Amino acid sequence: MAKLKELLAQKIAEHRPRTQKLLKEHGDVKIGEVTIAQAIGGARGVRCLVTDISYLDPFEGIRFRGKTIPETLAALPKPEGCEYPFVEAHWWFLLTGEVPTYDEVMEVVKDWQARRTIPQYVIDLLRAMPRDTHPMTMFSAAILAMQRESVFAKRYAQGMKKDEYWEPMFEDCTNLLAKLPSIAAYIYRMKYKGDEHIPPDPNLDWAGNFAHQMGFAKPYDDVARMYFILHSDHESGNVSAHTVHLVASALSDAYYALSAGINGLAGPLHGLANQEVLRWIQNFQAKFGGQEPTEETVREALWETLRSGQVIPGYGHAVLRKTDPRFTAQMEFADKHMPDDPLFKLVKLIYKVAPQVLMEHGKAKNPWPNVDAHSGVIQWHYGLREWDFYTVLFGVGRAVGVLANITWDRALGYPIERPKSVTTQMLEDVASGK
Ligand code: FAM
Repeated sequence: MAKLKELLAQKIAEHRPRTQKLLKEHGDVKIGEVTIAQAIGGARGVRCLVTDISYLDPFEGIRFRGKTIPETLAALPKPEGCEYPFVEAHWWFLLTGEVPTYDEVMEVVKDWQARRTIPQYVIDLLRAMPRDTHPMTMFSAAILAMQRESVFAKRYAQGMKKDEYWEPMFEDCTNLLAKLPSIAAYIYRMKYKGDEHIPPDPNLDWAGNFAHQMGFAKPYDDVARMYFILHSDHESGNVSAHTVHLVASALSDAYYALSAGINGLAGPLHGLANQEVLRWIQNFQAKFGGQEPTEETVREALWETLRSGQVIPGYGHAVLRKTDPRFTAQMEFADKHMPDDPLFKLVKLIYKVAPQVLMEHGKAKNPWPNVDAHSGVIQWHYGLREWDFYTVLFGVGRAVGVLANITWDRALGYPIERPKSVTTQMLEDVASGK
């Protein structure tokens, strides 16, 4: 058995008694209450999901397996001559909570290289879709089409014990992950680069090969590594992660579950926000074209957006209450590699002005930037200017976290998800003390 799978099996065996003990001996202990506002308001803040893979503190931001973003980036092994870690190392870390050695990571790198080839029918499917189809629709369709490959579905049909579920789930997740960057790059080059494709480089790691197949030179490989790691996981309640968890809870396999999660990520309040940020910036430039942007013109444009009933994309968050450390990590990268980029300067200017504007506006609970306020601008700088594609990048990264999660969901035997609904009349009765 491969080393990662062996370590994972050991971690699962160690963890299972903890979950079983909590359920058997402490199942009745309360961890929260639900208010009417939460029931109507999208379950905001209701504690009813369990994951050990990441935790989002409202003020500190995300921790992966207990490590902050800077700690994670510093701890994981990197390809030679690169600034950012192997995404394969992050997968190992998310799954096991342990930092792999360089040799251990290389075993995963080779395993993913061997599983990388996209089936021809996926290419045929993508080519049959109208070329103006949104790339997220193409990405989701490609993932769903591969459901016929599911090892989990086959083993389930043959009859499998519940405590074995994680193992074919892990195989499906690995097979899927290995192919995602090449699928994304195929969509990109078919839609935007004259349908000219670049074959994979058999020697490159997952993100390095993505940069290669996209056709972008260094340091875009490091941009990809950073981007995929930053977007991988944001605990379990966000739309994409929760959707994947929910669909997989019906024992739908990883292909069904990930495709569904990608569809949720495609919404403008979630993953699409990064493309919306670029749209906002370009509208701003069109309006004030030629002039150097100032705090005053930015403030005016932000107010205009708010007055027209739209949200300021890239700002606000359902859980976070301070600047997203994923925004800060990208800002540090940009400060080092592209300090004079005019769009980056504009992002910084917006960062200076927008929180104050949102505070004065008085609606958003969090006036600070989230991950999406920055990501498009870095992509733009390195030549990826088709902003329709930005959410696909988010999807490739998000897959790493959500697939680690559903492997653990099956390992710990989490049941089918089924929260209870009530009627408006019932809420009115409770509210009036009936
Ligand atoms: N601009 C203007 N208004 C905003 C706002 C923003 N950036 N963020 C929140 N609000 C409004 C929100 O629309 C709501 O208004 P109503 O009461 O009229 O419905 C009010 O403030 C309270 O909302 P909240 O409780 O602060 O936020 P929610 O938890 O409901 O929503 C977001 C969270 C992220 C959907 C929301 O902040 C938003 O729409 N932001 C802009 C879009 C965005 O950047 N999304 C990306 C989120 C990112 F983390 C990701 O998923 N990639």
